[in-house]
Amino acid sequence: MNKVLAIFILLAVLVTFVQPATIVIEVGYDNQLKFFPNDIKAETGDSILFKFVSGNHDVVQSDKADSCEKSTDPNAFQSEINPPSREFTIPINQTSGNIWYFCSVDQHCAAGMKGVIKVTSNNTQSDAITITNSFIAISFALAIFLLLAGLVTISHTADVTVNVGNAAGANVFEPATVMANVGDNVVFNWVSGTHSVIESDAKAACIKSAKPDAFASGGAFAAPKQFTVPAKAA
Ligand SMILES: [Cu+2]
Repeated sequence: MNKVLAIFILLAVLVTFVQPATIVIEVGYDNQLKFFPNDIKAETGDSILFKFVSGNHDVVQSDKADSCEKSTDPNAFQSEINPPSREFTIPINQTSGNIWYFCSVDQHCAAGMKGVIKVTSNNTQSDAITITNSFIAISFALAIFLLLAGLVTISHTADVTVNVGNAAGANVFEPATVMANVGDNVVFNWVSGTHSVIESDAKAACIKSAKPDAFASGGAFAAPKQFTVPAKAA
C-alpha cells in the first residue's frame, strides 16, 4: 500500500479514538425503578444522555453517594419528570470526581433509583490529543520529506492512449509524443493498417532497443489490438 495513504489512515483511526463519547443511561430501565447502567466512568468532554424509557421519573443531582436530596450546588442539574423529548443530556465539564444523581419522584430513590458517574482525569484524553497532534505534525513532515526525497511515489493509474495507424489509414502513431508519469499505462490502440510497436533507443532509430527489457508487441497486428506498456522511470 502507498505509505502516505497508510500514514493518513492511521491518523484517522487515532483521531477517531479521542472523539468525545455520548454515554446513554436508561431511566426506568426494564420497567423498573432503575437507572441503567447506574455506575459508569466518563471523561471530560463526554455527554451523558439520560433516556426515559418507562414510568414517571426525573434525574436530579445529589451531593453524595446514596443521597436522596438535591445537591446544594446552584448549578446542580434537575430534569423535568418525563421530559417531552424523553431525553435529558448533561455535559461532563469537570475533570475529576463523582457526579451522583437520583430520581426525586415518590419513593423511587429510597427504592434504589440512583446512580453515579465517575469522572476520570482528563489526562488520558489530553495526553492522547497531544500525542495525536505531535504524531500529525511528525507524520506530515515525514510524508513531505518522503515525497521530496522521491522515496514514495503516489501511484498514477492513468492510461495514455496512442493510436497505431490513424482513421485515415496513414502509417503514423497518434499522438506521436505523449507525456506519462511513472506508473501510468501507455496503451497502444490499433486503428488501421498492419503494424507493430517496438521500443527503440532514439527517435530516428528503426531498430529495436538494445535494452534487455525493451518492449515489443511481438509481431504485426491489425485492429482490433491493444498493447499496454507501463511507463517506467527513464
Ligand atoms: Cu423515578
